[in-house]
Amino acid sequence: MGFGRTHDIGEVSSEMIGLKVVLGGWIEDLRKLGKMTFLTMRDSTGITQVIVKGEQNDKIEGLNRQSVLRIKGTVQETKAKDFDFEVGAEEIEVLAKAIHPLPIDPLGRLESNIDNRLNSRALDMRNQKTASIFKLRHHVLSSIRKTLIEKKFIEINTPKIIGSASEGGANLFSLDYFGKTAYLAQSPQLYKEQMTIGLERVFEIASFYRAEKSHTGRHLSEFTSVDIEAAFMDYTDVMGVLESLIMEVFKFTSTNCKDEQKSIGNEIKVPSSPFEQLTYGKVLDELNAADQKLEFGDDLLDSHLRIVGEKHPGFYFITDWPLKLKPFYIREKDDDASLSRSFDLQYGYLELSSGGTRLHDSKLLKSRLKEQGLDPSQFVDHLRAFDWGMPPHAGWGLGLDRLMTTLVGVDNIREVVLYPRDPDRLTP
Ligand code: AMO
Repeated sequence: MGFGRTHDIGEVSSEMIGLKVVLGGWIEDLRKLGKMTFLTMRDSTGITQVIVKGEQNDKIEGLNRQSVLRIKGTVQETKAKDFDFEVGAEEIEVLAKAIHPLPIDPLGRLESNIDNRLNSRALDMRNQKTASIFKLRHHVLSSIRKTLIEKKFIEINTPKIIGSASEGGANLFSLDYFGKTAYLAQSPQLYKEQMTIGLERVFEIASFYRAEKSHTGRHLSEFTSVDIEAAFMDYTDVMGVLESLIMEVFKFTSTNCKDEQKSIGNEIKVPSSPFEQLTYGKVLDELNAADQKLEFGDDLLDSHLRIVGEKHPGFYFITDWPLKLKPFYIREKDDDASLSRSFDLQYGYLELSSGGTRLHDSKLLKSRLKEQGLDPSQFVDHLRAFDWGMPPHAGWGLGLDRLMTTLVGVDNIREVVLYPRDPDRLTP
């Protein structure tokens, strides 16, 4: 017979006055006035005032906020100025009692710091601001999937327990795998490249792992990456895919997520397109003009990107990086082998994505592995595939959590991840 809920609260309207409804939800507030209680009840879709009288009033005696109720009642007119209707309770069932005091105030009237909120994350999700961040994240994911599927990318799932490093040796988590050493995948790099044989255009949205001892607002040990790889594309082609994906995400959420934007107090503004493209050389010139004394081949550190980001606050690409700064699988430029066919997508100082055209010749790949101090014998399974008709291909990885911070307008990546993992945080 089921729970018997007739409506989500968000579906009830003043046009339903006189109708009977069965609702489920959490007590957000309750005010006793003599033998009557004014109660506000919220579910994930909305909030309503409920009037409780008579013997029903006894059932909620002593209940705390955030207790869970099933209420059968009639939609009626209201005098309350915050509501268009109210529900006159006829039958109340208390489904779960909440303690008092709660570890954090889910209404956000008393502000809790991020650590306390993360320690009680499920309760934090009753805060409309927090819930809206994760509703937005859901819409971002669905918009990304829709865009990539329309561009004929196929969604794949690659292993997260792997036998050798995908991004070189640093930052690997290792674990015991039936007596052997296994690692947690840092990225789907090798698998997604191999899948361009046969599937041509693939994408994956998944958690990846990096043992980075970083204590910043943009690094986590477990992060969500959106990855693509496409046969018969160059880095400029996949930059186009990335830009249109970002544009779709911003357009979709800015139009369709009005309530969420209100709750988080941030208006999502669609960026202007095309995104600016700066070469690494141009960025170096800008930095040297700002007295940074960098030479060709120097990596751009956070302090440098902060300076560049001030001049370019929105989305922009940095292209044509020195080959030696890029991973072994990135291909050089034809006209200058010291440069690579690669890019990063930046949002101000923040790196959101990196990608490029890949080497697809096994001999070149082997010599590049050696050049970078990696042992080709660790990559035999990967290298074999390059003799089976490997098409030229390109791709990128986009940090979903970092993208979310730009959309929500927060600095700390922990705000947009349910249960973040960093060097100090393994529980809850
Ligand atoms: P890269 O190492 O640059 O490239 O990672 C791609 C993007 O993933 C995000 N990211 C992180 N986000 C949060 N915490 C972390 N510790 C973290 N590390 C990375 C960033 C970054 O831009 N295989 C290549 C991509 C490719 O060429 O296809 C790669 O992994 O937003």
